[in-house]
Amino acid sequence: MSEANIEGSTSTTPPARREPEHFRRVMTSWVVISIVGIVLWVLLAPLILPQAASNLGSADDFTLVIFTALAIPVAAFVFVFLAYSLIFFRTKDRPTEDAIPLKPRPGIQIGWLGITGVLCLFLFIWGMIAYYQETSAAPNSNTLVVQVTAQQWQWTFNYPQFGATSQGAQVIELPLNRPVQFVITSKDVLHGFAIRALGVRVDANPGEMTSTPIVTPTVMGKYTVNCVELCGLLHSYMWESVNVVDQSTFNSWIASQGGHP
Ligand SMILES: [Cu+2]
Repeated sequence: MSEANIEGSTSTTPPARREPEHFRRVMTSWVVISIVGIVLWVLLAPLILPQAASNLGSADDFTLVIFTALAIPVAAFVFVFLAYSLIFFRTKDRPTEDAIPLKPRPGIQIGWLGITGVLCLFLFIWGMIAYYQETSAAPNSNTLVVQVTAQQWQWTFNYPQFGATSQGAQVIELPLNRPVQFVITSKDVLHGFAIRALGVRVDANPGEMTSTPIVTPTVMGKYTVNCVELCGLLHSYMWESVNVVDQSTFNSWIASQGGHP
């Protein structure tokens, strides 16, 4: 009883109506969870994400970090409201009376549409700029061309600039810091050509050529090319090595494939 009049003696509301300030509690939890979530994500992302090994791969990872950071408050908003309602508005028995009718609150509706609209527009503009930056470069004489053929269930790679006469390599070998473009087709069904570390991914279509943007490998190492379209029984085995090596290793590899560097 002693706490009945915290607000001061001038209050005209009856004491029984004192409800906790739900909205302020929810918003405070939302802000705290969002900030903690964003900080954790930005700190942990470099440890969680696989290594990016090209200019495009690094740009893609940056986009991923920014978009996820923006999505955290949006997701937290929904889940905080849900969790708060489940905990604080729980009733054991069937409710015997109707809830208070909801009245339209134009400010909330306009705010929600406005904020999510601006967020979507930001993602769209970001995407368009990134797409332009990644695809606008034209190949030149220094661009290495790798022809990729997909079939159930293997990849073959050809290096037409080096006159390799073999049936095609079973792995991708790339010299460090040299721009490369992959030109892709399929012998049978739809496959998906993707090298996550290099930030390239494009469909492999039968009877058609598709190409990736020009990409420059920036970190030596061993990566993988995967098929990313469900293409039949052994789809999950359809992956090969991608080796980014120095120029002399690349030259001797080309020679070992029957080509002349
Ligand atoms: Cu496939």
